[in-house]
Amino acid sequence: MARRRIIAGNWKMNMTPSEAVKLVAELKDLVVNDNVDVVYCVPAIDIVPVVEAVKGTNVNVGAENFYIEDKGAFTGEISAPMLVDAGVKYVIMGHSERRDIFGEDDILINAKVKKAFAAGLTPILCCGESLALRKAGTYKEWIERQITWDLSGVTADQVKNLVIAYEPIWAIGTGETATADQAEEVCAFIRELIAKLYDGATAEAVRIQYGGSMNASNAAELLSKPNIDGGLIGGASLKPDFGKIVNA
Ligand code: 3PY
Repeated sequence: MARRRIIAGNWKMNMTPSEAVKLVAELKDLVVNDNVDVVYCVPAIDIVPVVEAVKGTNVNVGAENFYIEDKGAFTGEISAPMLVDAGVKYVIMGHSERRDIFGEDDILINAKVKKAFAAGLTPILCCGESLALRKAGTYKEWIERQITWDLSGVTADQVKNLVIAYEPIWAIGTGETATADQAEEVCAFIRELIAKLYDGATAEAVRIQYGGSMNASNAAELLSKPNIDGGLIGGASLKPDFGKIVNA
């Protein structure tokens, strides 16, 4: 069965609640596509107004982060049940900005994957290598290690519903994009890895996005590749260009 495409915006730390509602209205007619899952992953403070603003449209809302406990003394954090109650469907984890700036490791990311599934959220699990690893030629080993750790104890049925985003760090916020062939090589490798860790049916079902400076001009070529099922979009998700990517 063909995998359904998924185009998700990662708004990062952009958009005040009022700017967020304006952006949703601006994009409303541009992101309509019955063949694509469209997701806005938004800052925590924007979740409630954005869930309200997308009501009646084809757009789902995602979070950019959460903590693995349900409640308690975790100042500043939000939980999976809070996200679910607010109407969130997806949540990003393992993004290189959280790994590098906030020190999140694969043990925590693995716990997040399991917690998200247990709560009924779809994880968008990011992985990707630094420029040094790309240059050293060891990027596949790195990605294999990340995914193997991050999915430890996660079942095949869960992985069938997982979204993996391959985001080479050297292509994030740099304006550099992996070429479509470079992106396809790693996305195909990730699918083979899922077949090795699970089985062929799970590998066929898991959706793999490319992320890292995907924009309106490179999206069509990236999305034409057989193992790239969608995109996790940074800066271009904050502009009308996002609609062009959804329809690329
Ligand atoms: C980017 O495109 O910059 C991203 O990090 C998407 O997650």
